[in-house]
Amino acid sequence: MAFRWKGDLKDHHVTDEAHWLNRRQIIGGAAGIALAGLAGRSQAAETLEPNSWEEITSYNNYYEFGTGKEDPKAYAGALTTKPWTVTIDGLGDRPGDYALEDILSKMTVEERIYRFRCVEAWSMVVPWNGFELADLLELAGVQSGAKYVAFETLYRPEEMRGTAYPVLDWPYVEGLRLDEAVNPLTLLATGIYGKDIPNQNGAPLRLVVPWKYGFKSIKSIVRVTLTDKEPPTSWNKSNPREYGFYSNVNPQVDHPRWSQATERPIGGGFFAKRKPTLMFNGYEQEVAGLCDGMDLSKCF
Ligand SMILES: Nc1nc2c(c(=O)[nH]1)N[C@H]1C(S)=C(S)[C@@H](COP(=O)(O)O)O[C@H]1N2
Ligand SMILES: [Mo]
Repeated sequence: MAFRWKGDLKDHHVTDEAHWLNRRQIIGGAAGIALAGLAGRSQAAETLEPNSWEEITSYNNYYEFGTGKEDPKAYAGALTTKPWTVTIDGLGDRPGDYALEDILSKMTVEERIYRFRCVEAWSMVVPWNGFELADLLELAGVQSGAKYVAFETLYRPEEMRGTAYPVLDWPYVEGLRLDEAVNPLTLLATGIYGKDIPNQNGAPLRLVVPWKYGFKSIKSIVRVTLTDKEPPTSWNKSNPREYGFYSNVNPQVDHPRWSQATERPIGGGFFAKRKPTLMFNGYEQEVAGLCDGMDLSKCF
């Protein structure tokens, strides 16, 4: 598994944005050396320019709080995130209701700077804090029959004004194949820029799958289920022609209503130049094996 650059992109001691930004040159430099060492095999190790805290937390998709990009910031404050319980069930050795703080006490939170590409063709770079989903699944004890992992978002209508509208079938659900779930890139995020993750970004625990379109990165997770069947996913249920289960970022497979060849980086202003979208969002080396033997037109 080509994942040798991971250590260059994490930092445990980051406390605030300014401090972090000062460190970015250093981290970027280390990543640059790692890239040279890999003889350019990975686009993931290039120096990434992260979006600002303001950009990351003001332009969101979280339909439980409304479909406008500003709605989550305006309305997600109503969400109670303490206490938080994650139910782990299905084909695992240690099913149960886990208090989030008990989970966190067993996890190593690191920093990961990832590209984030929405299927709507906008993109950001986000410095997440989180732990690998693989570590949570180890806690759960994956049984041999498990082939997929299903996720469910909290459904609490009294705090989620957007759920009064049937835009999606609530609760929001997502899923990954088990090998995708245990890929070292797959993160459960608890923070951004070293601060607690804001409600609008999916507090207190959200998935981040950087090589897939943003809708796979399900927010405010309350249930993780190990299963032997491909789980239903919200956008696929809502429009199966437009949104697949895999949803890997692929500039060569257009959305039926728009091109996926390029993307609009958030923060560059309305007239900012679009940039080319990278295969698997730039993480091809890390994840391409996950599509081996699959028709790439299906693995999307
Ligand atoms: N529960 C839930 N999770 C969700 C969504 C949502 O509406 N509800 N939107 C998805 C989409 S379409 C995107 S692009 C990302 C946006 O994450 P961000 O707001 O942190 O950028 O969250 C994803 N996770
Ligand atoms: Mo999205």
